[in-house]
Amino acid sequence: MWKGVIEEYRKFLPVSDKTPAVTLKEGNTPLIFACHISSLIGDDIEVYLKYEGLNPSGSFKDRGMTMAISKALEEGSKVVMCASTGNTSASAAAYSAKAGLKCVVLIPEGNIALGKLSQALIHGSKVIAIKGNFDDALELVKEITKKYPITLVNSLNPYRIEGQKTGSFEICDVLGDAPEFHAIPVGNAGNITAYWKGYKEYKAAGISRKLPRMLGFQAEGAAPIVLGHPVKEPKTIATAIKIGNPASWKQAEGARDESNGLIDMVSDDEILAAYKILASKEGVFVEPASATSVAGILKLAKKGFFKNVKGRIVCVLTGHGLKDPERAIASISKPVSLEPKTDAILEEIGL
Ligand code: AN7
Repeated sequence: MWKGVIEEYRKFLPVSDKTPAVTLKEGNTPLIFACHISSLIGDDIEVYLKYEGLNPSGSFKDRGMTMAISKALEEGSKVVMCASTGNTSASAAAYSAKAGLKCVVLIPEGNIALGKLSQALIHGSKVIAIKGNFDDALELVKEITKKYPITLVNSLNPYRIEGQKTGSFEICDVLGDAPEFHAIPVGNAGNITAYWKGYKEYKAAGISRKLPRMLGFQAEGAAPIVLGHPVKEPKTIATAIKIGNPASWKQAEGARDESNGLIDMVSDDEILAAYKILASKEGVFVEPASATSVAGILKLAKKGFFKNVKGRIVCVLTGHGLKDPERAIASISKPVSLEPKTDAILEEIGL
């Protein structure tokens, strides 16, 4: 049986025999060949989807959280805290519950998807909604965790990055090498930092031979790295990445530049179009922020970026579609309402 990312990749992680591995068996998520999207991108391009929504709490955050919570427990911490656009709080809440730690989460009021809020609450965290955005919440968490004996579990915690880099290991293990391109949404920029670290470490260990070009994508209304300055009031329907001043900004630029990659932005319309293609053509339901990676490569393809290029692109799909059911329902026409009669149903389906 799959043992979770700490046990599976122990020799690449800062853990010892004394580290109590708190795991919900995260990782081992499917890498799905995307037939339709590949055909939209280019003749010699294969697109794969790393479906991180199938982690225990429904997002990639679990890879980092198993490490952050295990190390917090090892170091004797009793309380952990994070700011979150939703998924970090859901994951922190679940792993804290498993570890028996108290968990406090700060969320931007009215700006996190319903599924994520329900998770943080049901796992027993102290959920505090602040009248501000994610960036304000993160500043508060940094201040409080500096002064009090509370462990910060946002991706500023280096163990989060360590755990999340296992995503690259899995991709290389399945493909036999790194892909030519790695497309990923960028919010607080921890994940692009983690994936790039993972690819470099696997190559240094001689397990993979190549390094991918990192293609990061932000939402147009929340694209500080693309614009080159913080965004005071970020705006996007992709609430998970509604972040105006990413904590790992410099590291994301490092991943971009070292890999000869890029960080670009996509509009909410492009995100929603990719969201619908994923669901209706590939059978993969993700939350809007996750569709940013696919929206990004579709945008690049339109500009001819993949013309005469051969290779594989892995798109990380960071969170499950059920996190934000309201967005799905708002994006598609409502179900038809009929009397419970066979005739009416047959007529409706054209028989
Ligand atoms: C689905 O939960 O920042 O660039 O507080 O939930 O590593 O921040 C979430 C981020 C992409 C961006 N996709 O990753 C939080 C939070 C989804 C996410 C990102 C997030 P990072």
